[in-house]
Amino acid sequence: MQRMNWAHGVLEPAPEIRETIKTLGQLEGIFQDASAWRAMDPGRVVYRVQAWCPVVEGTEGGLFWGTTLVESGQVGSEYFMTHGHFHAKRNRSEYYATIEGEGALILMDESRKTWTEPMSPGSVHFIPPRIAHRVANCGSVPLRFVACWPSDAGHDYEAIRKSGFEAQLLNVNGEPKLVRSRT
Ligand code: M6P
Ligand code: ZN
Repeated sequence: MQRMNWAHGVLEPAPEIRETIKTLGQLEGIFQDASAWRAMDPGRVVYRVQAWCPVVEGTEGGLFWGTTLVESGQVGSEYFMTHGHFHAKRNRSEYYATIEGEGALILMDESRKTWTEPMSPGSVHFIPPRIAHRVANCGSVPLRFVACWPSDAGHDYEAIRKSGFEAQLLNVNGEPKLVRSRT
């Protein structure tokens, strides 16, 4: 058993809880405005993930539980967001549920059609099979959400590193707007 602190959206530290931090420097090529990205502190934290993986990664039939905190911020006009991934096993799905903050779940299918679902405290999101997913923080406080995904889903980051998402979530006159990067 593990314990979640629901008020703070974190798992209580334990040997079984894996913690990772993603800094701007580790997210090269992810944000659209490369010169704005270069001008920022590469050590600045964009998001933190805690994961409870009670079975070995790759095991069929298990589930993983995680919490993610995306800091508030922008690279140029693009909101701070997670790297984003397809599942390595493309037919695996996932749940996200928001604890605190305001943002958007950005979804993209294999034909690169991209859309968003607004995230706010209490919103629960089903990420269907074969859909890439990432989370952007559009607010001024950290965005905290929990996730639950199959232990054999895996992460395909390469597809996103190579081609990105079809559209970026930008701050346009103070409002989040999905802007297509290609025609
Ligand atoms: C959620 C889950 C994790 C994922 C994390 C960060 O907690 O989907 O599997 O690792 O978000 O997202 P990413 O892996 O795209 O950086
Ligand atoms: Zn996933």
